[in-house]
Amino acid sequence: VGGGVEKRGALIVLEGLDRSGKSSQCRALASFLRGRGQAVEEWRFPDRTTAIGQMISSYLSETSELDDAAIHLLFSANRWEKKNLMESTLRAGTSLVVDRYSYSGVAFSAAKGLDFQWCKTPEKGLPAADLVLYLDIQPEVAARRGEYGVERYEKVEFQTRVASHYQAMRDSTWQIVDADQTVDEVQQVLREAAQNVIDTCKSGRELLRLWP
Ligand code: NYM
Ligand code: MG
Repeated sequence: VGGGVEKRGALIVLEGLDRSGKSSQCRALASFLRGRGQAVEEWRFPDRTTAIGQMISSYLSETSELDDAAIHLLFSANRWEKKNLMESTLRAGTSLVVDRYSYSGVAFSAAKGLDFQWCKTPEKGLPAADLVLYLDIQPEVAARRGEYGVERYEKVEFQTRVASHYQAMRDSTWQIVDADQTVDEVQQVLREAAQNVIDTCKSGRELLRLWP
C-alpha cells in the first residue's frame, strides 16, 4: 500500500426503484457483516430524523407541497448535514451500508423533468460510494409488491423514468443485481460484493468525491 492511501471503512450504497427490496436487503447485509466481525453501520437517506428530514418526510407523505427544485435541494442538504459524520466514521474504519444516496436524488428529480446536470450539481463534493449495488427490477414487478403506491412517486410510469436516469449514472463502481430473485439469492450476491470492497478499503483506498 502506497503512502497516503488510507485504510478505512467502505461506503456501500444500495439503490433501486421503490419496492426493489433495498431496505430489507440493507438490514440483512449489515447484520451479516457485523456477524462476521466487521465494523458496519446501517444508514439511510432521506434521514427522516433531522429537521430537514422531517420536511422531506411530510412532502413524501403528501401532507405538504414544495417546489421541485426546493425539495431537490433539501434532499441534498440532508446528505450534506451528515457528510462530516459519514467521513469520520469511514476514516475510523467503520463501513457504511446506505439505503439510497445521491443517485436517488438525481434520478427522482430528473424524472420530474428537472435538468439532469443541474440535479447532479449540489451533490458535488460529497463522498463517492466505493460500491453501488443497484437492485434491478421492472417497475411493473415492483408495483405488485406490498404497500406500493403509499408514498409520492410510487407510480409505474414515474418509476420507469427514474430507472432510465439511474441507467445514465452507471459507472465502474456500480454492480447491477437482478432483484427479481428470492431474498436469499439477492442477499448472496450483495454479501460477496460487499465483502470484497470492504477488504479493498481495509488495505487502503483513496476516498473519492462525487462525481468521479
Ligand atoms: N428520494 C430519496 C428522492 O426523491 N431523493 C433523494 O435524494 C432520496 C434519498 O424519496 N421514493 C425518494 C425516493 C423514495 C423516497 O425513500 C423515500 P425511502 O427509501 O422509501 O425512504
Ligand atoms: Mg419508499
